[in-house]
Amino acid sequence: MSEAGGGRGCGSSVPQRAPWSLVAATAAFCLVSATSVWTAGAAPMSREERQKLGNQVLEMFDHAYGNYMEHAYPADELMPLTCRGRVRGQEPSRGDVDDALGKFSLTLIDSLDTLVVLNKTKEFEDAVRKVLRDVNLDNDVVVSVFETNIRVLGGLLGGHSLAIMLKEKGEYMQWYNDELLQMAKQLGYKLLPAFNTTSGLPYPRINLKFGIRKPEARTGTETDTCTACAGTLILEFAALSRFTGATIFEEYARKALDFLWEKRQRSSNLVGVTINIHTGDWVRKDSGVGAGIDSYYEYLLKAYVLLGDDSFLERFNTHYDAIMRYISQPPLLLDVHIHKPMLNARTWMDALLAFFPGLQVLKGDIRPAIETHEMLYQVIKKHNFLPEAFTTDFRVHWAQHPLRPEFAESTYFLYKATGDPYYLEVGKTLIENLNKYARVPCGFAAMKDVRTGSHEDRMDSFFLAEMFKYLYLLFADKEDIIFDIEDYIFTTEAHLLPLWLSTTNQSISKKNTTSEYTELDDSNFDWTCPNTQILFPNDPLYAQSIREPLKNVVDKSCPRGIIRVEESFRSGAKPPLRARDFMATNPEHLEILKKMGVSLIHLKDGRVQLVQHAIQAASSIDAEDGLRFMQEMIELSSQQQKEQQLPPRAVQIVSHPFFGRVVLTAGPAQFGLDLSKHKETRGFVASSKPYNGCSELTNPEAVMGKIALIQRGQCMFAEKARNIQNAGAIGGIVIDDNEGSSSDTAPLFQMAGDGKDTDDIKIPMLFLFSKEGSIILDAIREYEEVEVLLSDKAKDRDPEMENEEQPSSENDSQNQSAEQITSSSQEVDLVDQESPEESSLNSEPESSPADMDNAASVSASEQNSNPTENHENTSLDGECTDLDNQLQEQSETEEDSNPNVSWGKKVQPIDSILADWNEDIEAFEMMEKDEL
Ligand code: DMJ
Repeated sequence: MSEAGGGRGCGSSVPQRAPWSLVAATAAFCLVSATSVWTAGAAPMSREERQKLGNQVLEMFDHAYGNYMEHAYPADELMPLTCRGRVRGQEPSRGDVDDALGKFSLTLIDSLDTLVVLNKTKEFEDAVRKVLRDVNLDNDVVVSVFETNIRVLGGLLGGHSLAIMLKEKGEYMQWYNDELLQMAKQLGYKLLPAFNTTSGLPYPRINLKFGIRKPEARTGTETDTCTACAGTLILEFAALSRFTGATIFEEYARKALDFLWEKRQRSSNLVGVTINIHTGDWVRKDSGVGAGIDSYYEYLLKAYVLLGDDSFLERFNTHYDAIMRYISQPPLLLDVHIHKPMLNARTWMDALLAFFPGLQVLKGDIRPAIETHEMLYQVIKKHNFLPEAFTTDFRVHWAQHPLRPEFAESTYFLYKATGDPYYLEVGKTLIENLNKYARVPCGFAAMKDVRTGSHEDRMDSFFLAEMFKYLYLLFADKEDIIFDIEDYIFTTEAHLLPLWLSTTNQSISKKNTTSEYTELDDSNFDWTCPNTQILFPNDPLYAQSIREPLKNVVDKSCPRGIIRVEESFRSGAKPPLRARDFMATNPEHLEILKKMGVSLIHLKDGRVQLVQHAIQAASSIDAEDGLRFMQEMIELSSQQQKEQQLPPRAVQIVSHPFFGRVVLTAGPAQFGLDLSKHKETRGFVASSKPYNGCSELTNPEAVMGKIALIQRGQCMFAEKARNIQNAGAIGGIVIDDNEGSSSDTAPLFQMAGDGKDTDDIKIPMLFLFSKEGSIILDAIREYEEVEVLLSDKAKDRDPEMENEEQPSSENDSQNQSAEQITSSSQEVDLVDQESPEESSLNSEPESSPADMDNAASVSASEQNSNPTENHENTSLDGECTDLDNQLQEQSETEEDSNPNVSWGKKVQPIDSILADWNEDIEAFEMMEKDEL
């Protein structure tokens, strides 16, 4: 290791106070070498196999990068389904996610240092030349300050860091004269106007050409930003200052961090998700380690590592303590309210939190890292990828997956920390799933729905910046990389910054460092260096022993609430009634409802309605419990209503050269063959004449035995279905006539019948928006014979698909296409299993959450008043039930002996409770609207 860490390097022994700098980059200081001999647990992986997997990663990178360069460059990103560049303004807007695109060849810049890590030095040299020649940073386009910082500024700085490293080695980049750094500096100055607020927190968006607030800028009126957006600048900005000597960048980033620290909720030491950049008020007061906050915490710890400034470690440790106290509910990480941190703010987790185990490795807290990582891995094994959000009982909440790298990142760090070959096997699974489900002929496509395997036409730049880096490093030995990775720290976008920056231009930042901590007791902070000698004392099975008790945590998930209930019991409080446990037939539950001021009204239509009148509660504490219960009921209700909506269907192109790699999201029909029940239908496609299918077809010979393509419009869906069925079609795909529509931007719907009996329609019918439909139409133009599979879930691609011979004649193809493949549903998926009829809640809440301070109400079906009964019956095992009963009994005893226990909260006056309720309601409403 070089002297990168300046004066703060850890020695090989465990010091009392932590010089951290060298620990940071890959946490390598504290880690067992990945090549260490393994004697038990997961079987060791041979060097040959690791090399094979490393080569596979290289090939995958080539496929992604090569297709981007060939079909998309100089556009920002590749659209892998339509095989072209995504140019902002030329595609329908996707909202905030487009703010990463600044017409600056984003994917190329984000890929720069990946090329060097993957030993593609020649390609790196070419890529740098292209950036210098082609990239314009002065476009009239509004971009996200956060995304531009982590991806573009970080990409340029990572590229510069490795360019100077290569130049010093004497072979490559000999011509390089800090040009990337000059571009980074130019971009840094372009971002600075965003910091022109009284708080010092940056505006979330800036116009690259016109800055902020000028009429041409079209930005600058925003009032809120996310915590991560304002708190994830210090690494790039400090590196820019230290590389160039221009102190202003580091000063601005420090000021924003200082402000966020000041605004932390003082009793919980947590931060909210969004903050007003002018007043500093928290706008969203929920707090977790995922979306909206994640990299704020990451940058505090890493800023300490890179800059050697104690105050950052002190802040990190203070927050970390709060996270472990409130948010960490092993193996889960659950959002809570900053001002009521014992109150969960959600019943689901988002995929971004998967980076957290990696950060815990860097901190040296390996046990919870292993636990959370294991839980996430089991979710992945169930759905092939981590869904964008999943519930505490591991059902899909948001089904998309944009090929996020966070889980691979944590896998890499855990392998470095433990040397456990189990993590190599995890990496192998990630590689297999990417190739099996996300790989398409023109790159890798994001998953639109992990349940159906359908794709979205996007390949985000972070996939190249991060995923391939972490996967490659996971399998690489030291000698496989041309430089010492331990001399660098990874930014949140996995860009590499050299640790020697910690001693360069150091004085420029010190003058602004706030030091309110000198009086603090050191014992509050963890100053010790993590060291594997201590973490795994002669126990190579350490990691396995932590994973073992969790091995069935996902498949045999207990209803959520138990962990929290258990916790509150341990702290001497009475566990509240949870919405999901409620049964209208249980007299004890009815009694609790009464105490909480909740009454049960039997509606004429057979449903029951719950109404809360806080004033009728036995005490303010009971009223508060009642409110929480109603909120949970509402959340549960809306979650279940979502689940009642029919999940999308899949149209998979299975013929050459797609071989099942392209999966399109399709809408189902309320008539015809139900693909979710028994069958999938496979056949070649043919356009019907007339194309709208509104009258008897004039080309029955062309559609006979095939899947007919029909355009939407001019008559009822059912009429189209009858016409193609009469012509002998075995299925139909209706393509939207609204040009440019896409399931990326429009909600899917079911095609309705015509109000008459539709039992005569026997063939399956699916709906595709125009963009998805044109992928099939383009394929027909190019390959003539296009075969598709209509199903509720994409079929696994197997080598057979690729080996299938292409049809040699029209007749052959017709024979083949006429075949219907029958298969029974294979995957056991809790969400998929639940048919609408099985779900019990069946209507919207009868009054809006905003009315709830007077009377909150929610309706439930009387036939099954426990809203999740069916689900829980399928997921509960005996052990869970026992624990539940045990807790119930224990809590009753507890209540007898201590009737005043009340969640450890002081009795509040009623108006303060009402104010708090309103805050809670607002927070819940926000969360409902929340999108990653
Ligand atoms: C990346 O751009 C960065 O890792 C960021 O911090 C959040 N996540 C995305 C990828 O998921």
